[in-house]
Amino acid sequence: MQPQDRFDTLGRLEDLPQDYRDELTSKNLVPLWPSLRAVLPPGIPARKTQPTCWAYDTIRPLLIKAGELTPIEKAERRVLVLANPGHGLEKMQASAAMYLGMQLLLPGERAPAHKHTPNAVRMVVEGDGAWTIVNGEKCPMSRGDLILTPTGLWHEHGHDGDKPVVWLDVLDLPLVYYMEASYHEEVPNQTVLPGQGHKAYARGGLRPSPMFERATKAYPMLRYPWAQARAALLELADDDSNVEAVQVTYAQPENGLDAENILGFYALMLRPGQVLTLPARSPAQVFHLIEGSVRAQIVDSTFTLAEADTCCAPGYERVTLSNLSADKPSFVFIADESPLHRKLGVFENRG
Ligand code: 1HN
Repeated sequence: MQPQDRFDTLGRLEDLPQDYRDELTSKNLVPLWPSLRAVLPPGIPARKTQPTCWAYDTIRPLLIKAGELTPIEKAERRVLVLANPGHGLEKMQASAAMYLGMQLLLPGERAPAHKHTPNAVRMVVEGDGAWTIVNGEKCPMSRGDLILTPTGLWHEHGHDGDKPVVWLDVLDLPLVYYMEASYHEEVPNQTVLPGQGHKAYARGGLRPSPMFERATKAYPMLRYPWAQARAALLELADDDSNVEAVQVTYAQPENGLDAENILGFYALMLRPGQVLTLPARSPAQVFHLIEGSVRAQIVDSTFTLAEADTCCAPGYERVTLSNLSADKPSFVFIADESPLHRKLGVFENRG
């Protein structure tokens, strides 16, 4: 068959006699051709993920109100989900594979221990004195810290400070749920064990080697202190003024691979006044402003991000980030679906 012989318009469902359609339905059968173009559109995938921005100024009072309305015992995790309207709010998705939520823990509260199949991370947004225990490792939570709770690891949260603590949860829940692989188990509260990955792996390029063996933990580092990531970005920028994207990847320190299996996590520094266009790559992305002031241009939307604001971008689109400060760097936390796309073999960079 020659390319010009390709069929332009395919038959519709309505073209088929009703009794034939009814018979197919009764036998659990569906004709492919009326839906073929919808599931396999030409050139670029259909994406439900809409550019969406959630301002922290909007979320915070509603989260504090949730603290008054719902005691922690009635919530287990007191979270307002950042839901992308393109997916339908009830789906609780930011993108195809990413879930985002803002979680509030009040002084003295505890969120009981559990483990589950979806992978999670927390990016601390506000407050001091909270902690998360992950498989026995007590991780203090300070603003900008990234804390991993990967699949199957026990975790619980507590708060010894005197002001509310808020963090951003990023999970691959939509994907794991879609795969019919999402479940949790309650476990007893944990005993804190000695040893903290963020201390053992505090210097890049130096790994602990007890008796010259390699550590065998799948997730040897669970807390990535913001002070270290920020310092690394400033040194990277200072080291070579030609580096356009001053960015670090949160990595598993024993093998250098992505910190978690499904979602990727990065910190980006925009130099004062810098305008950076990120290439159109297949994975969807989430941007959360840790420090500074940034404009994000995503398809037809322009968002001005203040500190603690969060926005998302569909895959296959360029994103332009502009640092609105002429004399200070801005720092952005990014989460994306790259590890998943690479493992599935669908990763693309269209430039
Ligand atoms: C979860 O376990 C936490 O442990 C937060 O803090 C948000 C959203 C969906 C499923 C599990 C947490 C979550 C979650």
